[in-house]
Amino acid sequence: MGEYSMSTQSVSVPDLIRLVGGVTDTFEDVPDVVLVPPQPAITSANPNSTDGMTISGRFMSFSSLYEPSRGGATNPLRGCVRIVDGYTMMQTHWQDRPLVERASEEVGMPGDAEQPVGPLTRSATRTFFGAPAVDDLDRLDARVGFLGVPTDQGVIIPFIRSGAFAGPRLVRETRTRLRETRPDGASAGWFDIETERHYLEGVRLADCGDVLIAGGDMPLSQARTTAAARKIAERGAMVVAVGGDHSISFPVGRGVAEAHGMVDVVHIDAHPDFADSIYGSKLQHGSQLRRLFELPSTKRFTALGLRSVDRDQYEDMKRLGVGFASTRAILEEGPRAVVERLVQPADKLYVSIDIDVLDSGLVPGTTLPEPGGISYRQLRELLAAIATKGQIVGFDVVETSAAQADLATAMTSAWLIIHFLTAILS
Ligand SMILES: [Mn+2]
Repeated sequence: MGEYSMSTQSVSVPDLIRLVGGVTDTFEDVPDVVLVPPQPAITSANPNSTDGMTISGRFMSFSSLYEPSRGGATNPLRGCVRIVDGYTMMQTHWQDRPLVERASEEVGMPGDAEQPVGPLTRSATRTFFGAPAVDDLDRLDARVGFLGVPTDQGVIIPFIRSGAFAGPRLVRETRTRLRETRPDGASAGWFDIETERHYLEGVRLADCGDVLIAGGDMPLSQARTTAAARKIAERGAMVVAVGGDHSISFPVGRGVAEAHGMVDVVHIDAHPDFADSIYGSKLQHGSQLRRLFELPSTKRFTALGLRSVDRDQYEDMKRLGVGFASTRAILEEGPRAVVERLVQPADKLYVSIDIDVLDSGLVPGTTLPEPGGISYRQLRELLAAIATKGQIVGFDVVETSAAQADLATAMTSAWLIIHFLTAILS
């Protein structure tokens, strides 16, 4: 346990009980190390209110608390604050019971003086990069609206493992340098030592939550996804969708286009996902870019980073005038040169990023990890070049999947066999 300091703070009892998940009347599982002697004088933060409370030292007191489990009696309370890994928990103790049996009068805890300790709790459900959660999209007021699309209904089961439903949760649970929100609701930004600059400070970010996926009903899920993306875009925010399997790019891109009109689409992926249909389905994660390409609102369409491509999809792209660059082209020409050659300046751009464009060694936890991909730095350079081509009105990052580390190795072995056999027999 670390060192603690506390100052008098006021939180309503109902709010506090809600935050800590309940009230108990014993100290049975409060570690000794956090018990300190009772403070000699504690005054309620609001003595005239039944929900006033004071935290002094490690103790809190309430002027009174209505406690249904005690037969509805209104009781004076004293409690103990326990801090575990930055989260504040509370146990209350009825004042008429011994409080100090397990506490030492000699314990002088550093930081017990009246010092500010900052926020006591943070939301149990993490948001993307610590952005404020927005429940009502009609009231969204942000520059960037993150949208989780936790589905893998587009995966071609049973030939490819699912698990991309977990992508939004997995991304939310990461901890990056971009994670704090200022009191005014805008982002605190992040510091980049490579450029010695601070970025994104003051930008309003919002976590718009997850699309309510309708299990087994792909059209309904996609209709909801489109409506959510359109609403976020109509509120003036850049749509940043986090999948989910790659099938989400069609409904998300469609919603963005419904709000913005004509958009150019740039697709970054090891795979073209340009099949007219697969096993009779036109909505799974191998056809969604074809669907996006077919929208009347899609002006120009470019695919970058391809390396695992069926010949019929290659021929369809050629026939339909889709600009594309293989992984090899990016490696040989360089990311910027490829973008300069293929991505035209545009009014508005939607970018779909399948994380499997990266080398499988970098992203073993993707749905279909492919060896021989570009590096993270090369992808960053590619995206930086695209960002200069016009207004990015939305993008998605897809195919972050749960628990597939072994598949990356198997895919690498399989491709190695293919490539070696090809070298031998050609
Ligand atoms: Mn892919």
